[in-house]
Amino acid sequence: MAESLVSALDEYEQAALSAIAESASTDDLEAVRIEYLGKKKGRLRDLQSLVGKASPEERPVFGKRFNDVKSKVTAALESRLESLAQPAEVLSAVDITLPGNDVKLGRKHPLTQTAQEFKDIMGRFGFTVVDGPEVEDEHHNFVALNIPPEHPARDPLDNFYLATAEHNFAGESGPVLLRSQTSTVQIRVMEQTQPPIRIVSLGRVYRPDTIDATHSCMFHQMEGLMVGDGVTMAQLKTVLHLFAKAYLGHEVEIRFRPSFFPFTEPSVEVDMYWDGTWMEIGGAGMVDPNVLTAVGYAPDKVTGFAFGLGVERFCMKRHEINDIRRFYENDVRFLQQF
Ligand code: FA5
Repeated sequence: MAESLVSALDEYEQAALSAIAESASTDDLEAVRIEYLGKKKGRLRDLQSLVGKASPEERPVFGKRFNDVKSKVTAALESRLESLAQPAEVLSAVDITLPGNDVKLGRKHPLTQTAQEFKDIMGRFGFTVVDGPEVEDEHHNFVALNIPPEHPARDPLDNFYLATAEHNFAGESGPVLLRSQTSTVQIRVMEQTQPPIRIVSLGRVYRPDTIDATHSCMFHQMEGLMVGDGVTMAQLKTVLHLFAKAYLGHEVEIRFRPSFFPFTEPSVEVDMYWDGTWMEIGGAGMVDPNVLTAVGYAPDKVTGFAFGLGVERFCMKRHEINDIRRFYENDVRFLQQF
Protein backbone atom coordinates (compact mmCIF):
# COMPACT_ATOMS: atom_id res chain seq x y z
CA MET A 1 0.00 0.00 0.00
CA ALA A 2 2.73 2.45 1.05
CA GLU A 3 4.84 1.90 -2.04
CA SER A 4 1.98 2.00 -4.47
CA LEU A 5 0.80 5.30 -2.93
CA VAL A 6 4.26 6.84 -3.39
CA SER A 7 4.50 5.76 -7.00
CA ALA A 8 0.91 6.87 -7.64
CA LEU A 9 1.79 10.35 -6.36
CA ASP A 10 4.98 10.42 -8.46
CA GLU A 11 3.14 9.31 -11.54
CA TYR A 12 0.35 11.83 -10.93
CA GLU A 13 2.89 14.63 -10.55
CA GLN A 14 4.74 13.80 -13.76
CA ALA A 15 1.57 13.32 -15.82
CA ALA A 16 0.01 16.54 -14.51
CA LEU A 17 3.15 18.66 -15.15
CA SER A 18 3.58 17.41 -18.72
CA ALA A 19 -0.14 17.84 -19.51
CA ILE A 20 0.10 21.43 -18.22
CA ALA A 21 3.22 22.11 -20.30
CA GLU A 22 1.62 20.64 -23.44
CA SER A 23 -1.67 22.50 -23.22
CA ALA A 24 -1.75 25.04 -26.05
CA SER A 25 -4.73 27.16 -25.02
CA THR A 26 -6.60 28.25 -21.94
CA ASP A 27 -9.39 25.80 -22.90
CA ASP A 28 -6.87 22.92 -22.99
CA LEU A 29 -5.55 24.01 -19.66
CA GLU A 30 -9.00 24.12 -18.10
CA ALA A 31 -9.56 20.51 -19.19
CA VAL A 32 -6.24 19.58 -17.59
CA ARG A 33 -7.24 21.40 -14.39
CA ILE A 34 -10.53 19.50 -14.16
CA GLU A 35 -8.78 16.17 -14.77
CA TYR A 36 -5.92 16.63 -12.34
CA LEU A 37 -7.15 19.08 -9.71
CA GLY A 38 -10.97 18.77 -9.99
CA LYS A 39 -12.61 18.66 -6.57
CA LYS A 40 -15.53 16.40 -7.47
CA LYS A 41 -13.98 13.53 -9.42
CA GLY A 42 -10.43 14.53 -10.42
CA ARG A 43 -7.37 12.34 -10.02
CA LEU A 44 -6.26 14.29 -6.98
CA ARG A 45 -9.44 13.39 -5.17
CA ASP A 46 -8.69 9.70 -5.74
CA LEU A 47 -5.19 10.12 -4.32
CA GLN A 48 -6.56 12.00 -1.36
CA SER A 49 -8.82 9.14 -0.42
CA LEU A 50 -5.82 6.75 -0.67
CA VAL A 51 -3.88 8.98 1.74
CA GLY A 52 -6.89 8.88 4.07
CA LYS A 53 -6.68 5.10 4.10
CA ALA A 54 -3.01 5.03 5.15
CA SER A 55 -2.12 3.86 8.69
CA PRO A 56 -2.04 6.57 11.38
CA GLU A 57 1.81 6.43 11.52
CA GLU A 58 2.27 6.78 7.76
CA ARG A 59 -0.46 9.32 7.21
CA PRO A 60 1.56 12.45 8.17
CA VAL A 61 4.39 11.49 5.76
CA PHE A 62 2.02 10.77 2.87
CA GLY A 63 -0.05 13.80 3.75
CA LYS A 64 3.01 16.02 3.44
CA ARG A 65 4.03 14.46 0.13
CA PHE A 66 0.44 14.79 -1.13
CA ASN A 67 0.36 18.49 -0.20
CA ASP A 68 3.74 19.13 -1.88
CA VAL A 69 2.58 17.52 -5.12
CA LYS A 70 -0.70 19.40 -5.02
CA SER A 71 1.00 22.81 -4.54
CA LYS A 72 3.58 22.08 -7.26
CA VAL A 73 0.89 21.15 -9.82
CA THR A 74 -1.30 24.11 -8.80
CA ALA A 75 1.63 26.53 -9.18
CA ALA A 76 2.56 25.09 -12.61
CA LEU A 77 -1.04 25.44 -13.75
CA GLU A 78 -1.25 29.06 -12.63
CA SER A 79 1.97 30.03 -14.31
CA ARG A 80 0.95 28.33 -17.57
CA LEU A 81 -2.42 30.10 -17.43
CA GLU A 82 -0.67 33.44 -17.08
CA SER A 83 1.50 32.93 -20.16
CA LEU A 84 -1.36 31.56 -22.30
CA ALA A 85 -3.52 34.55 -21.39
CA GLN A 86 -0.96 37.02 -22.86
CA PRO A 87 -1.81 38.35 -26.35
CA ALA A 88 0.32 36.88 -29.19
CA GLU A 89 1.81 40.28 -30.03
CA VAL A 90 3.21 40.63 -26.55
CA LEU A 91 4.79 37.18 -26.66
CA SER A 92 6.53 37.93 -29.95
CA ALA A 93 7.18 41.59 -29.19
CA VAL A 94 10.52 43.18 -29.86
CA ASP A 95 12.77 43.39 -26.88
CA ILE A 96 12.89 47.15 -26.49
CA THR A 97 15.90 46.95 -24.22
CA LEU A 98 18.12 45.78 -27.12
CA PRO A 99 20.00 48.44 -29.13
CA GLY A 100 18.13 49.40 -32.35
CA ASN A 101 19.34 49.01 -35.92
CA ASP A 102 21.47 51.81 -37.32
CA VAL A 103 18.92 53.80 -39.35
CA LYS A 104 20.55 55.93 -42.04
CA LEU A 105 18.69 59.21 -42.40
CA GLY A 106 18.47 60.89 -45.79
CA ARG A 107 19.62 64.45 -46.27
CA LYS A 108 18.67 67.45 -48.31
CA HIS A 109 20.03 67.75 -51.82
CA PRO A 110 23.01 70.16 -51.95
CA LEU A 111 21.07 72.52 -54.22
CA THR A 112 18.13 72.53 -51.78
CA GLN A 113 20.57 73.33 -48.97
CA THR A 114 22.12 76.10 -51.06
CA ALA A 115 18.73 77.58 -51.95
CA GLN A 116 17.77 77.63 -48.27
CA GLU A 117 21.01 79.35 -47.34
CA PHE A 118 20.53 81.95 -50.12
CA LYS A 119 17.04 82.71 -48.81
CA ASP A 120 18.35 83.03 -45.23
CA ILE A 121 21.11 85.44 -46.27
CA MET A 122 18.83 87.60 -48.42
CA GLY A 123 16.20 87.52 -45.66
CA ARG A 124 18.73 89.14 -43.34
CA PHE A 125 19.09 91.96 -45.90
CA GLY A 126 15.33 92.50 -45.83
CA PHE A 127 14.41 90.63 -49.05
CA THR A 128 11.28 88.49 -48.90
CA VAL A 129 10.99 85.25 -50.88
CA VAL A 130 8.40 84.85 -53.64
CA ASP A 131 7.65 82.06 -56.10
CA GLY A 132 6.71 82.09 -59.74
CA PRO A 133 5.45 79.50 -62.23
CA GLU A 134 7.88 77.41 -64.29
CA VAL A 135 5.48 77.29 -67.24
CA GLU A 136 5.22 80.83 -68.57
CA ASP A 137 3.52 82.78 -71.30
CA GLU A 138 5.46 84.95 -73.73
CA HIS A 139 4.27 88.12 -72.04
CA HIS A 140 6.11 87.38 -68.76
CA ASN A 141 9.11 85.58 -70.29
CA PHE A 142 9.74 88.12 -73.08
CA VAL A 143 7.31 90.97 -73.89
CA ALA A 144 7.14 92.69 -70.50
CA LEU A 145 10.91 92.19 -70.17
CA ASN A 146 11.39 94.39 -73.22
CA ILE A 147 12.49 91.45 -75.41
CA PRO A 148 11.09 92.18 -78.89
CA PRO A 149 9.77 89.44 -81.24
CA GLU A 150 12.88 89.50 -83.45
CA HIS A 151 15.27 89.07 -80.49
CA PRO A 152 17.37 85.87 -80.76
CA ALA A 153 16.44 84.93 -77.17
CA ARG A 154 12.91 84.19 -78.48
CA ASP A 155 14.09 81.72 -81.10
CA PRO A 156 12.01 78.52 -80.70
CA LEU A 157 15.25 76.55 -80.97
CA ASP A 158 16.62 78.35 -77.92
CA ASN A 159 13.60 77.65 -75.74
CA PHE A 160 11.43 74.77 -74.61
CA TYR A 161 8.05 75.73 -76.06
CA LEU A 162 5.25 73.53 -74.76
CA ALA A 163 2.40 74.76 -76.90
CA THR A 164 1.72 77.01 -79.86
CA ALA A 165 -0.84 79.79 -80.15
CA GLU A 166 -3.27 77.40 -81.87
CA HIS A 167 -2.75 74.59 -79.41
CA ASN A 168 -2.45 76.15 -75.99
CA PHE A 169 -3.40 73.74 -73.19
CA ALA A 170 -3.12 76.53 -70.64
CA GLY A 171 -6.34 77.92 -72.06
CA GLU A 172 -4.76 81.32 -72.66
CA SER A 173 -4.03 83.04 -75.91
CA GLY A 174 -0.48 82.67 -77.15
CA PRO A 175 2.21 80.04 -76.77
CA VAL A 176 3.57 78.83 -73.42
CA LEU A 177 7.10 77.70 -72.63
CA LEU A 178 9.30 76.52 -69.75
CA ARG A 179 10.73 79.77 -68.37
CA SER A 180 14.28 80.45 -69.53
CA GLN A 181 15.09 82.81 -66.63
CA THR A 182 13.66 83.79 -63.25
CA SER A 183 13.36 87.42 -64.43
CA THR A 184 9.73 86.52 -65.22
CA VAL A 185 9.05 86.83 -61.47
CA GLN A 186 10.13 90.50 -61.50
CA ILE A 187 7.20 91.22 -63.81
CA ARG A 188 4.71 89.12 -61.84
CA VAL A 189 5.65 90.92 -58.60
CA MET A 190 5.65 94.45 -60.08
CA GLU A 191 2.28 93.83 -61.76
CA GLN A 192 0.75 93.10 -58.38
CA THR A 193 2.70 95.26 -55.93
CA GLN A 194 3.53 98.91 -55.53
CA PRO A 195 7.06 100.05 -54.56
CA PRO A 196 8.99 99.80 -52.33
CA ILE A 197 9.83 96.22 -53.35
CA ARG A 198 12.60 93.99 -52.08
CA ILE A 199 12.22 90.35 -53.17
CA VAL A 200 14.20 87.31 -54.20
CA SER A 201 12.88 84.29 -56.09
CA LEU A 202 14.68 80.96 -56.47
CA GLY A 203 13.75 78.24 -58.87
CA ARG A 204 14.37 76.13 -61.94
CA VAL A 205 14.89 77.53 -65.41
CA TYR A 206 15.23 75.67 -68.69
CA ARG A 207 17.38 76.26 -71.79
CA PRO A 208 18.36 73.88 -74.58
CA ASP A 209 22.05 74.63 -73.97
CA THR A 210 24.65 72.01 -74.85
CA ILE A 211 25.38 70.14 -71.64
CA ASP A 212 28.96 70.25 -70.31
CA ALA A 213 30.75 70.65 -66.97
CA THR A 214 29.30 74.11 -66.34
CA HIS A 215 26.08 74.06 -68.40
CA SER A 216 22.86 72.13 -67.96
CA CYS A 217 19.54 72.31 -69.81
CA MET A 218 17.81 72.73 -66.44
CA PHE A 219 19.43 74.77 -63.70
CA HIS A 220 18.52 77.17 -60.89
CA GLN A 221 18.63 80.92 -60.62
CA MET A 222 18.09 83.38 -57.82
CA GLU A 223 16.41 86.54 -59.02
CA GLY A 224 16.63 89.68 -56.92
CA LEU A 225 14.63 92.87 -57.33
CA MET A 226 14.70 96.11 -55.36
CA VAL A 227 12.53 99.03 -56.47
CA GLY A 228 11.96 102.27 -54.65
CA ASP A 229 12.75 105.91 -54.30
CA GLY A 230 16.39 106.56 -55.29
CA VAL A 231 17.63 102.95 -55.59
CA THR A 232 21.13 103.01 -57.12
CA MET A 233 23.69 100.81 -58.83
CA ALA A 234 26.00 101.32 -55.82
CA GLN A 235 23.39 99.59 -53.65
CA LEU A 236 23.24 96.72 -56.17
CA LYS A 237 26.98 96.25 -55.90
CA THR A 238 26.88 96.38 -52.09
CA VAL A 239 24.06 93.83 -51.86
CA LEU A 240 25.85 91.40 -54.22
CA HIS A 241 29.15 91.90 -52.41
CA LEU A 242 27.62 91.27 -49.00
CA PHE A 243 25.71 88.28 -50.34
CA ALA A 244 28.81 86.67 -51.87
CA LYS A 245 30.78 87.26 -48.66
CA ALA A 246 28.01 85.79 -46.52
CA TYR A 247 27.79 82.63 -48.64
CA LEU A 248 31.47 81.98 -49.26
CA GLY A 249 32.69 83.32 -45.92
CA HIS A 250 35.87 84.72 -47.48
CA GLU A 251 37.22 88.04 -48.59
CA VAL A 252 35.34 88.22 -51.88
CA GLU A 253 35.63 90.94 -54.52
CA ILE A 254 32.87 91.88 -56.95
CA ARG A 255 33.40 93.46 -60.36
CA PHE A 256 30.91 94.65 -62.95
CA ARG A 257 31.58 94.20 -66.67
CA PRO A 258 29.45 96.18 -69.13
CA SER A 259 26.88 93.97 -70.81
CA PHE A 260 23.42 94.04 -72.31
CA PHE A 261 20.06 92.75 -71.17
CA PRO A 262 16.88 94.14 -72.76
CA PHE A 263 15.25 94.57 -69.34
CA THR A 264 18.04 96.50 -67.59
CA GLU A 265 19.85 99.72 -68.47
CA PRO A 266 22.71 99.91 -67.76
CA SER A 267 23.38 96.16 -67.68
CA VAL A 268 26.35 94.28 -66.29
CA GLU A 269 27.79 90.81 -65.99
CA VAL A 270 28.80 90.23 -62.38
CA ASP A 271 32.12 88.56 -61.64
CA MET A 272 33.38 87.48 -58.28
CA TYR A 273 37.01 87.03 -57.23
CA TRP A 274 37.41 84.18 -54.81
CA ASP A 275 40.06 81.58 -54.21
CA GLY A 276 42.43 83.02 -56.83
CA THR A 277 40.09 83.30 -59.84
CA TRP A 278 37.39 85.52 -61.31
CA MET A 279 34.10 83.74 -61.87
CA GLU A 280 30.96 84.98 -63.62
CA ILE A 281 28.07 84.66 -61.20
CA GLY A 282 25.20 86.28 -63.04
CA GLY A 283 23.69 89.23 -64.82
CA ALA A 284 22.35 92.44 -63.28
CA GLY A 285 21.49 96.06 -63.89
CA MET A 286 19.09 98.92 -63.27
CA VAL A 287 15.51 98.03 -64.25
CA ASP A 288 14.89 99.46 -67.73
CA PRO A 289 12.40 102.39 -67.81
CA ASN A 290 10.43 100.48 -70.49
CA VAL A 291 9.89 97.63 -68.01
CA LEU A 292 8.81 100.05 -65.27
CA THR A 293 6.33 101.61 -67.69
CA ALA A 294 5.04 98.20 -68.83
CA VAL A 295 4.03 97.35 -65.24
CA GLY A 296 2.45 100.75 -64.66
CA TYR A 297 5.20 102.45 -62.63
CA ALA A 298 6.42 106.00 -63.28
CA PRO A 299 10.12 105.74 -64.26
CA ASP A 300 10.71 109.37 -63.27
CA LYS A 301 9.58 108.59 -59.71
CA VAL A 302 11.06 105.18 -58.91
CA THR A 303 14.22 103.33 -59.84
CA GLY A 304 15.25 99.75 -59.20
CA PHE A 305 17.94 97.18 -59.62
CA ALA A 306 17.64 93.51 -60.54
CA PHE A 307 20.02 90.57 -60.65
CA GLY A 308 19.91 86.90 -61.67
CA LEU A 309 22.52 84.53 -60.24
CA GLY A 310 23.31 80.92 -61.16
CA VAL A 311 22.75 78.83 -58.01
CA GLU A 312 24.74 75.79 -59.22
CA ARG A 313 27.85 77.86 -59.96
CA PHE A 314 27.96 79.24 -56.40
CA CYS A 315 27.48 75.82 -54.84
CA MET A 316 30.16 74.34 -57.12
CA LYS A 317 32.62 77.03 -56.14
CA ARG A 318 32.07 76.61 -52.43
CA HIS A 319 32.27 72.81 -52.41
CA GLU A 320 34.86 72.43 -55.19
CA ILE A 321 32.48 70.45 -57.39
CA ASN A 322 34.00 70.26 -60.85
CA ASP A 323 31.01 69.11 -62.90
CA ILE A 324 27.43 70.46 -62.80
CA ARG A 325 26.09 67.05 -63.92
CA ARG A 326 26.90 65.58 -60.48
CA PHE A 327 23.90 67.45 -59.06
CA TYR A 328 21.41 65.58 -61.23
CA GLU A 329 22.80 62.04 -61.34
CA ASN A 330 21.42 61.05 -57.92
CA ASP A 331 24.55 59.13 -57.03
CA VAL A 332 24.31 58.68 -53.25
CA ARG A 333 28.10 58.56 -52.92
CA PHE A 334 28.11 62.17 -54.13
CA LEU A 335 24.99 63.31 -52.28
CA GLN A 336 26.10 61.81 -48.95
CA GLN A 337 28.99 64.23 -48.78
CA PHE A 338 26.75 67.25 -48.07
C1 FA5 B 1 20.04 85.89 -67.17
O1 FA5 B 1 19.46 84.84 -67.12
C2 FA5 B 1 19.38 87.18 -66.74
N1 FA5 B 1 17.97 86.93 -66.52
C3 FA5 B 1 20.05 87.72 -65.50
C4 FA5 B 1 19.59 89.08 -65.13
C5 FA5 B 1 18.61 89.23 -64.16
C6 FA5 B 1 20.13 90.22 -65.73
C7 FA5 B 1 18.18 90.50 -63.80
C8 FA5 B 1 19.70 91.46 -65.38
C9 FA5 B 1 18.74 91.61 -64.41
P1 FA5 B 1 22.31 84.86 -67.95
O2 FA5 B 1 21.76 84.22 -69.13
O3 FA5 B 1 23.67 85.44 -68.04
O4 FA5 B 1 21.33 86.02 -67.43
O5 FA5 B 1 22.28 83.79 -66.75
C10 FA5 B 1 22.60 84.17 -65.43
C11 FA5 B 1 23.45 83.08 -64.75
O6 FA5 B 1 22.81 81.81 -64.87
C12 FA5 B 1 24.81 82.86 -65.41
O7 FA5 B 1 25.76 83.79 -64.96
C13 FA5 B 1 25.15 81.48 -64.94
O8 FA5 B 1 25.65 81.51 -63.60
C14 FA5 B 1 23.81 80.79 -64.93
N2 FA5 B 1 23.60 80.00 -66.16
C15 FA5 B 1 23.27 80.43 -67.39
N3 FA5 B 1 23.14 79.42 -68.25
C16 FA5 B 1 23.40 78.29 -67.54
C17 FA5 B 1 23.41 76.89 -67.85
N4 FA5 B 1 23.08 76.41 -69.04
N5 FA5 B 1 23.73 76.02 -66.87
C18 FA5 B 1 24.02 76.47 -65.62
N6 FA5 B 1 24.01 77.76 -65.26
C19 FA5 B 1 23.70 78.67 -66.20
